[in-house]
Amino acid sequence: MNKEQSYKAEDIKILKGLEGVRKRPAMYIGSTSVEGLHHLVYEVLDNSVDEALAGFCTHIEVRLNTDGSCTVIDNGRGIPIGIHPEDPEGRTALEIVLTELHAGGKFESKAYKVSGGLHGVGVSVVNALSEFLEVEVRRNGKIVRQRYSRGVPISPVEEIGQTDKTGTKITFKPDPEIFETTEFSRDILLHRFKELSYLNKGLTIVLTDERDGFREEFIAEGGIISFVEDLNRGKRVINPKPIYVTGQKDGVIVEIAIQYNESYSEEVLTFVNNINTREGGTHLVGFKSSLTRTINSYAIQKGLIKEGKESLSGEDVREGIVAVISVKIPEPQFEGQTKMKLGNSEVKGIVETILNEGLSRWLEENPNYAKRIVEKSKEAARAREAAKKAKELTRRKGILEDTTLPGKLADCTEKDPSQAELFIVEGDSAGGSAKQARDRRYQAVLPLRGKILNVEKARIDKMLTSEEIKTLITAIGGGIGKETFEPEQIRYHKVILMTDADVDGAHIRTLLLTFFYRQMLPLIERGYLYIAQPPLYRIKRGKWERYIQTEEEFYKFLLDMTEEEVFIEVSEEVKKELIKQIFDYGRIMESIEKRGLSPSYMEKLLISSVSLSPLSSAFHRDYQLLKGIFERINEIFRGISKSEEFSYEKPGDHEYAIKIKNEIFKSKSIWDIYTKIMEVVKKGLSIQRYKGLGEMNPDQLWETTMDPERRTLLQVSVEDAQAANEIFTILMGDDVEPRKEFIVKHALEVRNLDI
Ligand code: 0RA
Repeated sequence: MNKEQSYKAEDIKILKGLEGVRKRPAMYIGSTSVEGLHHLVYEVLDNSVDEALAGFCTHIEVRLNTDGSCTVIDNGRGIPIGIHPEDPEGRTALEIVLTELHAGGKFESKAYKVSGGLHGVGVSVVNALSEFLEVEVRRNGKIVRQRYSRGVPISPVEEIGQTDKTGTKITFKPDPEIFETTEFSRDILLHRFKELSYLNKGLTIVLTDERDGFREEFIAEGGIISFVEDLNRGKRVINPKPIYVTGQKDGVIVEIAIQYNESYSEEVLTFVNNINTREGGTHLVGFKSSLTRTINSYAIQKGLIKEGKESLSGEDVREGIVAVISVKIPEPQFEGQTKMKLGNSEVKGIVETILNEGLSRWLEENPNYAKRIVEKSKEAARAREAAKKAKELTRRKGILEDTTLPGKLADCTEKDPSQAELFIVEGDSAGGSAKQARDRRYQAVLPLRGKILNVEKARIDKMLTSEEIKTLITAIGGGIGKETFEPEQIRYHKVILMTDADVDGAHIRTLLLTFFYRQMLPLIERGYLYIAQPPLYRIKRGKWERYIQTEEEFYKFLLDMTEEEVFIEVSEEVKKELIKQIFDYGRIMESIEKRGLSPSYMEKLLISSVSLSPLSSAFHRDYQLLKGIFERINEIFRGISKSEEFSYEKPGDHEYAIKIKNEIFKSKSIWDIYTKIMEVVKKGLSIQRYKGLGEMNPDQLWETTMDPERRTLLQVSVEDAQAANEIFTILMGDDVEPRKEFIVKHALEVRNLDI
């Protein structure tokens, strides 16, 4: 690392305070359970490991202290202790690094940072979530120290001695106000420390547990070679010395170790900047394709297999493999639901190039082991071929026996109804995605052309003539009818309705629920009918991502965000109430705007208290609601401007003022204030609203809606279905009066469904 790259105090960008971290800790460290607790240790440790990656640190010690605190000591460069020249308060870089969120500064992306990786939020987050934290830095010949409580400095940066060493020592005690548990688990930590020592050849990591005197030291002189040997411990290996390939291209460092054993399993661990990429990614793709290609071309070239029909598949060449892939990238992109999948597309080619080269050379230099690996792959190929033939036979038999299952249905392989699921999906495009997304072993998909059902506003008997409803009946397998339905014959014990989150989707859902209620009641009674909960919104901020399922939840989310961003000198309760009122006001205004009335016009009427005559009766209720809110908001603001503590310039008459993200905004219109709040709060967020299931790709659909591990399903009760039946009757029935009433009563709900 040269001079320019080295960190200067003024490089630190001061961003934001840490109140937000304490309010929403999960957003920064994942959770406040055990996992989040240990995350604090990793967060500090990652910074020390970054120093090791940059070549400045060789030794890290972690101590679990008897008072419940944890100490991390490293011999890196030490956090810079100079005064930050642009800081108005003249604070040191040290204090800023410990108290400002994302004070990473310009040294970001200059090295292969772990701390910029997975959660990578910085030591300031650890500070904010600690009852106390003490940092001690050795740098520039000095030892300095500072103490904090819940992120706030409680002592100056003091010089407490002199030294010729460098390094950082951080002691922190997780805040019991934040964490569900504050007791560190040694085993969880040991696992990660061991992994880290393998991934950083020659780095020593020591854990001492002062609670019982335990001590363990990790150092892997062989790096990932030792890692692979360790994973193979106790197994019969083919190549006694792991294949080791390393190289660097376009700033990406690649290290791969491979050792085959005699088993039939496959264990490939992948890491990016020391983070375990459990979901794989481009590095793994590059690895697999290179392994398959290189072994095949070697085998062909040596006459071990014939080109073409004898070629070995990826699975064949990976039978019995144990491998560790470790790449270091300046700016990793993490994808996938758990952010454990590498996205950088350039990495695939880089890994391929490096492995092609290194592996070919190894095969040439180790012909005996190479031959055994090829032989093992050939056996795997033969076994695969035999299994496929057997499967085809049984499948053909199945087709002859059961000709009734319809073409549109993508059935699952599972035949045990208690294990099988059927997704009824609105629309062919979403149906296609669902087919791709599903786990075909136990998930069947039946797309229904919602439009047709909906346009027909079908009567139940008419529904029965629809091809797709016939398909549905055949798929479920128990027939239909009050007397005739046979619940024992049901082929899936989870029948899941998956419709769009809009009016059409709601219609189709009502229709289907009614159908099930009238024709397959026992299916509901047994609890086999479910409604999927696809997300309505996806919100992203940097690496953080969240799916939201309802308008209500989205509204609540924005409200929470606003509470964080708005500063106003009133008690926390009054502020909460004020924001809530402004939100309600804004939402009603948005709703009238959608129905063709301008919010500014409505606001004029409210301000001048003009009677309702200029308004049509359609807006009567809105006016009433708004009036109440309007008066309450004015009352609160009057209270604020009377207050002594009102520190920024007082607003003029009939003017509202609010401070959002350090910016004061004044206006005579609450609607203006509301839109400004929305603008500021949404800034920096990427908000995607899914209009339909079709807008999600198969991966997203799987992650959010279909994966049993992550989805939420609503089980339909008989009462639910009954209600749907009533709605159905009203909507489709011949009686005009109840239909009108219903539409008026539910108009707002329907509006909210389809924004
Ligand atoms: C900011 C800048 C530099 C290093 C660090 C922070 C740093 C943080 C921690 C946390 C634990 N141990 C740490 N070691 C270093 C770069 C310093 C330079 O360029 O000299």
